[in-house]
Amino acid sequence: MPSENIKIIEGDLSVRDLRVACVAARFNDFIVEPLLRGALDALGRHGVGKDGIDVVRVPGAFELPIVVRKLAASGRYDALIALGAVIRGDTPHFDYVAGECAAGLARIALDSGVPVAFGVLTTDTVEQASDRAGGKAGNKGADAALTAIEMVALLRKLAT
Ligand code: INI
Repeated sequence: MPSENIKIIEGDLSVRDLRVACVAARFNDFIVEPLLRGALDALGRHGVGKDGIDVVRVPGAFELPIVVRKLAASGRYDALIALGAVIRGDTPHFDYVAGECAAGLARIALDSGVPVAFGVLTTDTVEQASDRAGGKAGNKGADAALTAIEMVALLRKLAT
């Protein structure tokens, strides 16, 4: 089937009047701070002004969902960007923190309709995390910010 006849609806990165909050975990801050810097840089490069951005800090990735839920319910934000780093240790703790964090954030987005970008690294090693926080595998905080912008654009388009 020739694809030029098919209507394709997708978001872009040129959204106006965006209001976002980055919610960043302090645990593993040597990884999360570069993720946050990457997210703020990406937002700025795509025209999101400082007055459209709030940064909220939580103790660890496990605390991200409850705070993201509160912010989603406030009606003040078009999108939320959750940032954290869960690095596997010697105990099953990793699985509980990473699993509850991911499941909680996904549920909040679905329940609230506010897009939540998942900028939470879940890695086996510090090196893998560092590679993804501005190292050789890019910056997943910046990627999450771009996802947030695109999702707002897409949801606005679908609403019209
Ligand atoms: N929190 C993280 O953000 N990353 C981790 O790797 C981590 N580990 O490995 O323990 C972690 N634990 C703390 C957790 O998020 C909560 O803050 C804590 O359990 C208190 O509720």
